[in-house]
Amino acid sequence: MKIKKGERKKLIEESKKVLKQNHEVYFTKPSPTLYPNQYSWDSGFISIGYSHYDQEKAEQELITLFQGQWKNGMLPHVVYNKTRKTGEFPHRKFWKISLSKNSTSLHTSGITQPPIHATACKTIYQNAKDKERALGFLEYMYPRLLDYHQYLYNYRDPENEGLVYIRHPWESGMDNSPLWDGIINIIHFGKEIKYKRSDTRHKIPLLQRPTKKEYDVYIRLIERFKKSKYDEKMIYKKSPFIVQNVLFNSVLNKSNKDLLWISKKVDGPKSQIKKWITKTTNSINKKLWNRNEKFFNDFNVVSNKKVHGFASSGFMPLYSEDCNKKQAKELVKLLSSKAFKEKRKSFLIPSWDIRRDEFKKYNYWRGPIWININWFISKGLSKYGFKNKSEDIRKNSIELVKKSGFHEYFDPFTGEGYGTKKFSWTASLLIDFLFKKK
Ligand code: 9WN
Repeated sequence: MKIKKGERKKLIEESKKVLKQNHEVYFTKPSPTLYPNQYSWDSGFISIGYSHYDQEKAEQELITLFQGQWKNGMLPHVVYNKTRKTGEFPHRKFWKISLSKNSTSLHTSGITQPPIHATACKTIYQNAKDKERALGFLEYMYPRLLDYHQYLYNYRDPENEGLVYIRHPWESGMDNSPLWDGIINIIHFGKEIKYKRSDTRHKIPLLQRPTKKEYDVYIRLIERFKKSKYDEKMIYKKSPFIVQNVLFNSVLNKSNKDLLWISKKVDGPKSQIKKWITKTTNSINKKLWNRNEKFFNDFNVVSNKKVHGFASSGFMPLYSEDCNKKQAKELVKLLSSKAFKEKRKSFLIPSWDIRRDEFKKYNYWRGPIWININWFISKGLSKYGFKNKSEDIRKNSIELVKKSGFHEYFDPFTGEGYGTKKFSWTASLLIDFLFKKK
């Protein structure tokens, strides 16, 4: 597929329109109806899109997000819309974050999401027309980013392994990935909790969203956090969901590397960041690499076992440049195999191994293609010299949007769009794909 000049221009205009429509006063919501509040990694992706044509909005997006940062450095996954009430569940009061001595006065969730933000800040600086202003932005963001990374290593890496854990499926960003089935299926929480989902009210077929059982676990985990007053040590000791996730740690280590770059620009301390980088790279390689399956696996800290199965997140050490050349070759082999590509005409990258029973081509993170994952992996492949494969994924992503619009996720076989429409990160990352340096 060749992208013609006029077509490129049109797609960029359409992408900008999606972001404009989703823009609230100080931030951009992920979608017009389904997600009316600010989401952490979404805002990272969104700011990368803006960085190509609106420096001010790119900076504002992250400044607003970090206003929700907790006293202990945690960056919450949702910062609720300050300007209006939104009717989303879990709603702003549900989290009861004031139970924690570390929370903020803004309404936020009590969990985090993959830490893409240092990478987004570096990108904003690199694409900025007004470098002086962008330097001021980096100076403002640097201590906040550092606090966030410090929080992750202090509280989410209690054994000092160089790998941080997630404590809720939502923290992975890949909510109902089959990766969590083994954990979810054995969780018993006792009596039922009553709540009303709001994600099922938006005319999205139920089969495209997580099940009631999955949602029950999401909500019950939050109830546990409240019971522990969000005390990280207590949660670590008692929670059934403690996972060292490949995607989260890869995104963190790429951000560590970009934070080091930023610290050079703003003349900040570097030695701690360098230690994080070395340790996390080593641990991703030692602990998360599965020699037999030749793939990166998550690690279930509670059962002390690897989490098996081919999820698209297992390719992420390509993005953070944390794997060696031999591993990279193995990953490319797998990406081109029947686990991820059924026939010449199918699209890349399904979120789960298409040969498995759990694979559902329309269900959220259990099969469909997501543009953010394509963006990560395409970037990573290019770094390792797999230019054609990287280009295939970039072109597939553009073709999917051209064919079906700015959907949240896509069918790997037909390219049909699923989930919510006018999804912000699909638009913002398409902009980045289309602005790709020659
Ligand atoms: C829960 C906003 C978010 C994304 C996540 C995606 C989905 C939320 C939901 O939407 O999760 O956090 O309600 O389903 O899985 O990656 O950040 O776009």
